[in-house]
Amino acid sequence: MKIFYTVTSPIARKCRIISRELGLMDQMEEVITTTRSEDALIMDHNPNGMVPTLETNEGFKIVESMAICNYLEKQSTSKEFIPQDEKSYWQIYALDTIASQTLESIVSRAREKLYKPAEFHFPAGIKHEQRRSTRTFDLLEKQSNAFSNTFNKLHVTIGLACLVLDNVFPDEKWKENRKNLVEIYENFKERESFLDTVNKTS
Ligand SMILES: N[C@@H](CCC(=O)N[C@@H](CS)C(=O)NCC(=O)O)C(=O)O
Repeated sequence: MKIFYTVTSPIARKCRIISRELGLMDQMEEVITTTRSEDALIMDHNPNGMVPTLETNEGFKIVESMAICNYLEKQSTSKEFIPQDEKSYWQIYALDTIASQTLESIVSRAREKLYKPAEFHFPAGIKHEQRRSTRTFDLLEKQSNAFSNTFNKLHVTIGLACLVLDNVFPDEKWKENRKNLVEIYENFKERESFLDTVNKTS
């Protein structure tokens, strides 16, 4: 398998971290690309020009991080990372779908802040996105007893969302009253899969 990623994409990093947690790295080639230019390598593999993009051994191209993670789970024999009983599996799956929408919103807000000239920032739109993550973080904190003693894809999504907030929006007080999420974030940053995917080129 091959995964195409950019060194700055937290969403691609999610798939790279999960590949490691699932014990798939001996079957995975990681290929760095850029995006947003016609001559970028990714254009030959995904006409949408987005990462992550996974190429299977048969040459199929799978895009969308959640679809890629589903594919990766099917390739793995790991029993630790994937909740084994049906109810917990879907409980984590459901929460991860919510957390993933929030991660995408935070990533897109970060991209605007970092790369769009200030005169194009739209304060009402930014507020709307901030409220989205506030509501999700409240929900996750409230339900965290259901998952705080485990480690699975939900923790990766939460960890990356916290990381982008911490790095790009240090003034947003997302840690207040979120003791359990902060603990998940701190534990996440110590994992080998996290450390092994730190952007070493910057
Ligand atoms: N829904 C997609 C979002 C992926 C995404 O936003 N990728 C960004 C990098 S973080 C990208 O490839 N941007 C390039 C572009 O917009 O042209 C997923 O979950 O995989």
